[in-house]
Amino acid sequence: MTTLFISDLHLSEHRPELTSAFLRFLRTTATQADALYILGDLFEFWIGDDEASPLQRQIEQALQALHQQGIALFYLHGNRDFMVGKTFARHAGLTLLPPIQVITLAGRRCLLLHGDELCLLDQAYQRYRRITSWRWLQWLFLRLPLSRRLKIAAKIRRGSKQGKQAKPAAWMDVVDHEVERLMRQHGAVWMIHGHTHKPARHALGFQMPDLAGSTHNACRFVLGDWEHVFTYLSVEGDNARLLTDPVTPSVA
Ligand code: LP5
Ligand code: MN
Repeated sequence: MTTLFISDLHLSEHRPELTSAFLRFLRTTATQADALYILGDLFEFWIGDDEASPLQRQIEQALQALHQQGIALFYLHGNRDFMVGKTFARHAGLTLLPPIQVITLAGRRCLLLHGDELCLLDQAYQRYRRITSWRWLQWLFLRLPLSRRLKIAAKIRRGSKQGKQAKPAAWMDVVDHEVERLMRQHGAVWMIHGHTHKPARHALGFQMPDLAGSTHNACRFVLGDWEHVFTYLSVEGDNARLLTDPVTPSVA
């Protein structure tokens, strides 16, 4: 049983090489797996399922093809694409997950999330996150013409890029006590998330029991973005490996 995890691809029309890398990943590595979890920010941004751009159609069809081969596909929203909705999910064969999902891997509870909710030092972002999660605001936004929505998204993206330069590095990372609090709350031995673009396996300084009652060192896996190399987590039994591939394969 192999389970794969990816996040933070930030696919867009401006980065065709990322789309090619992802399509290749879906045709090769992913077909060998039993399940693929996409933990948010698959797209640079998402302004509604009705946009249906050629890129979105292409990704939707490739995911659906994988789904048809019997690979279970799960999607957890990121801060860029929190409005990916039921229509896209149905067409792509994705099961949408809540912001925090617990699954069982190798007899251990494992907490899945995008990771932005762990960056508590960035209070401006947490405020923005709370506001943009309001259902009525999303409902209103989705009723604006696509051109208007695109302009708003571009404006928020510009603000985000500029704003990030002024924020201390620590604000861009997770707050350890929030990691521990959530893992204890959900009885999780492992946590898997993205968002910070700092791929790593962190051994945490506390222990958690698995479903059989044996204790293990708690562990946090961080997925990377797909900027230059793409990172994915592959879990087979209790063997979890963070693997990388080049975005552009070398022509040997
Ligand atoms: O994404 P990234 O990694 O660059 O930065 C994030 C945080 N930024 C964001 C913004 C996204 O990049 C923008 C995505 C576009 C979404 C399109 C749909 C929008 C529709 C709204 C529907 C209701 O998430 C950044 C963090 C960083 O991660 C690290 O964690 O620092 O946070 C910010 O930049 C947010 C600012 O600090 C606060 C911005 C206030 C702007 C107020 C706008 C009010 C929104 C009104 C919406 C209509
Ligand atoms: Mn993110």
